[in-house]
Amino acid sequence: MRRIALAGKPNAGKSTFFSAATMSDVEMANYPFTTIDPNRGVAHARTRCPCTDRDADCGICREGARYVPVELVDIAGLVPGAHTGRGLGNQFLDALTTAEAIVTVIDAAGATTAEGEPVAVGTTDPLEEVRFIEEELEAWMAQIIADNWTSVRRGARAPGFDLDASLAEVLSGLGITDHVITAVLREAEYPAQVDAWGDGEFTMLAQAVRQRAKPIVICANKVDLAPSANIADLQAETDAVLTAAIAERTLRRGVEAGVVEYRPGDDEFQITGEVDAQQRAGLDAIADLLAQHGSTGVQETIDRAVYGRLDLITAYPVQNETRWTDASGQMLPDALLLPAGSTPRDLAYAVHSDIGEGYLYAIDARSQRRIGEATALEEGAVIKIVSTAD
Ligand SMILES: Nc1nc2c(ncn2[C@@H]2O[C@H](COP(=O)(O)OP(=O)(O)OP(=O)(O)O)[C@@H](O)[C@H]2O)c(=O)[nH]1
Ligand SMILES: [Mg+2]
Repeated sequence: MRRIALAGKPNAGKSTFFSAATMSDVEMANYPFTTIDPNRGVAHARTRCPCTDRDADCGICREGARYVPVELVDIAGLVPGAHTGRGLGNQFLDALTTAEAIVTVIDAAGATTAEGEPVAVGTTDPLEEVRFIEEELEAWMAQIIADNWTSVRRGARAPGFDLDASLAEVLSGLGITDHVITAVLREAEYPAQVDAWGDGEFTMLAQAVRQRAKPIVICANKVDLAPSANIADLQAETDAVLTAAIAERTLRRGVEAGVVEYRPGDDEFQITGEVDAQQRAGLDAIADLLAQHGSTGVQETIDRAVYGRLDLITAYPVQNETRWTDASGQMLPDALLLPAGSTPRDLAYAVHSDIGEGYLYAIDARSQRRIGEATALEEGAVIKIVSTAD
């Protein structure tokens, strides 16, 4: 499963976002360092289900909204200097190593200090948080490179030394591939002699690697409390998703309790059950928020990470290319996330390595035609794979 991590200063609302997105109970509170050990759960990216293109209901999507699972990780808050061990230290940065994308949760209300202490709304600048999280991530990566430089230099004395491979080894623990390192080294000029590298180069390399390998979505949370000047600044300077994690949590709880009809990511909801006056007032405030901002932002944040930053597509393998079903008759049983540009064979491997190895050909179930091996699958592709492993 694709993995996305939530990062941000203490008390920004990471765990509230996590709880809303995964519907799991975790500790949330208005003081810093509520979360210590990472929380892991399953969230979903939302896309249009292919069954909407036919007069059929697959029985899995919610009125055409298909929710595709991704893993979400919620970590302890980061404070400036976290890479040097400040706050709860850099062990929590390590929880980010296996994430493919990072959601930076910031406090759009400006009502918490950099250390996460509550202060009056509008006191702190949310834009500062955007910069500091990037800087911490990059400083942490630069530190890892610096710490390993002695061994890189030692390796450089041996015949057949390969800088790309050596750096890939240094950064492999962060889930950085050789491919990323090669691309990054080609982008800018680095000294040919490893002895000539210093902090400047480590930082430059870390920034380039971070941008490519750990793309960030900015989630401007607590938008329900945010002064309009903060929102205007965020919109002018960033492409942050305006979010009220707490509102999403309330709506999903309402759905669970059977009193609200709402699909995550929708711009509206209905009250369908008994609610008391206080609950109604809360829901009315959320309705105003949706009218103003279009959604709570939680779903949009995940969608942007998955379909935007990670540039993934959803493909649907089926066994019956006319009915779009599996052997048991379930329509569109699986939705798989693949990198854009993936081919039918890549899809076959994603289904199972045996199916990939035995790949013969594929049929586009929309046109019922065989498609070439090099065809790049598109979002919503419905594909029958023919394999010797069937
Ligand atoms: N008004 C408002 N409050 C929110 C929102 N999201 C979270 N909060 C509040 O912010 C406080 C901190 O929330 P948490 O989710 O515990 O924050 P965190 O970032 O996980 O904090 P640490 O684990 O300490 O790093 C809690 O009091 C939440 O109720 C929101 O969208 N709007
Ligand atoms: Mg937390």
